Amino acid sequence: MRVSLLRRLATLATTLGLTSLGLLGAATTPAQAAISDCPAGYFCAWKTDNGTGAMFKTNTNKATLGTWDNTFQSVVNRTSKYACLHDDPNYSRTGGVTSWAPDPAGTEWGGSQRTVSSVSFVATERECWFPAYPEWYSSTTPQAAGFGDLNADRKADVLVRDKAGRLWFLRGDGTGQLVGSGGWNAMNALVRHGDFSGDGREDVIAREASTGKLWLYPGAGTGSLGARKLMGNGGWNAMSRIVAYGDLSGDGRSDVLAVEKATGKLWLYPGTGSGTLGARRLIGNGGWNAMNALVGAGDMNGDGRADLIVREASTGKLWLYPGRAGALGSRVLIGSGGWNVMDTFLGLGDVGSDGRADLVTITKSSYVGESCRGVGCQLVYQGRGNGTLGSRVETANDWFGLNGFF
Ligand SMILES: [Ca+2]
Ligand SMILES: [Ca+2]
Ligand SMILES: [Ca+2]
Ligand SMILES: [Ca+2]
Repeated sequence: MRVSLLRRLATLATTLGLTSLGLLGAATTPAQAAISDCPAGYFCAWKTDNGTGAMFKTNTNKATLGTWDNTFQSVVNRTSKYACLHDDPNYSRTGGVTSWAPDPAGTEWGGSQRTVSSVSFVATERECWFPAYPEWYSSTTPQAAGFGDLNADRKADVLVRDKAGRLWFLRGDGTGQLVGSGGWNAMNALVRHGDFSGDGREDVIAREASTGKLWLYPGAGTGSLGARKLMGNGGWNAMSRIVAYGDLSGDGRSDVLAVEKATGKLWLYPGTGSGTLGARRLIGNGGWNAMNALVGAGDMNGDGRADLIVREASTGKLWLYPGRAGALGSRVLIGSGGWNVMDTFLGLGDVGSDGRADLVTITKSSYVGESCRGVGCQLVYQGRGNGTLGSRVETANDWFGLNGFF
């Protein structure tokens, strides 16, 4: 596995919260008359600290600022994007960068340090410092796949949703490809694990928050997704968790598991292989709401059947439920505690080079590691092939300022 550079650690994980410009006041002060001169849809700046005098305005990126270079002392951002104020020309991210949130009404303005030399506008705050998507590197050795592989190159890949509702496909070489141009924040569950439509290509399943409908987005085999098809006609908001599991029913087709919020029951929805789900079957009598993460991790214990990894909320323990034919076997403890520092678990199959399924996690702010701490560290736990996990490896530190990993 290629380990990405752990760059600009410590400072940058907290930068997003710390470098926003300090508020000087609402636009009700005597300066209001000048600040309010900024037209709707524009970013404006003044050389004075109260928005008086000559006004700079733009609604497009400015690589240099001419006579306005290093003069911004008060600013307002009436655009619908984040304004990144770069200390260096040409939108450099290596010098200082401060962000200013979108404020179309122009009710908030703030002070700047007379250091700004270029201005850029971006959809999400993290893009002031980073690419829109994080770094993902998977093994360069092709593996027997089946899931965690949307573009069918037998290397594990990741989908990332950003705060603007865009969906990015990370193929595993550090690059990202836009595969959803917007609207994905309308989904309150997003899962994938192999093929549901029967064409051999991995698909994505999403639950629409407003309707409780379940949608199948057929994978094109390239990382892109085709036109969606209705998979569940409502009612799915009754489920606290939805898991794309792999094959549990034993017919070789990918299935879905779901925990019923009201009862804590675990249901198996067998995939039909034609983009629909068959009649559900009860596979867990109750208690499943005590688990606050469920991952269809693939075959972790080496018996050829897909298994389920879950996290117990109250203890932070990690359990492995081995898959049997149409049911789950007795659980085995595989993590004795501390797993509540994880924000996200990803079951992507083998991300190393040994042919064994691994577990990938993204951390919360409470995580403290060896070379990364806080929110957005990406860790890989190598599966040993007997159900247990090896020690964590910190593989990236820029998985923050986003809205989900799948
Ligand atoms: Ca792939
Ligand atoms: Ca498919
Ligand atoms: Ca099945
Ligand atoms: Ca297994």
